[in-house]
Amino acid sequence: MKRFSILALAAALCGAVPAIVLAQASAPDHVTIALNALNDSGETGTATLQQAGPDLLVFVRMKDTVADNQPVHIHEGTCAKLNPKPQYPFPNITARRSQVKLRNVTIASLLATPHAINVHRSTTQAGIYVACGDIKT
Ligand SMILES: [Cu+2]
Repeated sequence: MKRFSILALAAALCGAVPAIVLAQASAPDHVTIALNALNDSGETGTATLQQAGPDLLVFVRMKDTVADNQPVHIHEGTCAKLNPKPQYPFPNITARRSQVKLRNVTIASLLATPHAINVHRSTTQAGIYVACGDIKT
């Protein structure tokens, strides 16, 4: 009886493990998303997410920034329905760029539920969103 249980457990694990590996393998190692203008800002850009082992490298490049030193973050939710609390802050955009290494964050985890990268007008006008892109493949 005990031996049967162990065999059954082993069989169940063998079935489960490949499914988990497959789910991780299917996540891309990089994603580029468009950051679209919001609130008539005319400000657009791109964000590239690159998996680097357990960490995530994020590069943000903007065109036609309407102010310097703009806050930018990953938020939960979509651009259409954003959780206003930042989940992962980046350094502010300066000279139209920001980049960051997020430790122990995977692209798979960001794709598993809705996430978006959101650019705010300035540190004093953070409530005004100027560009946003949903993180998806
Ligand atoms: Cu934000």
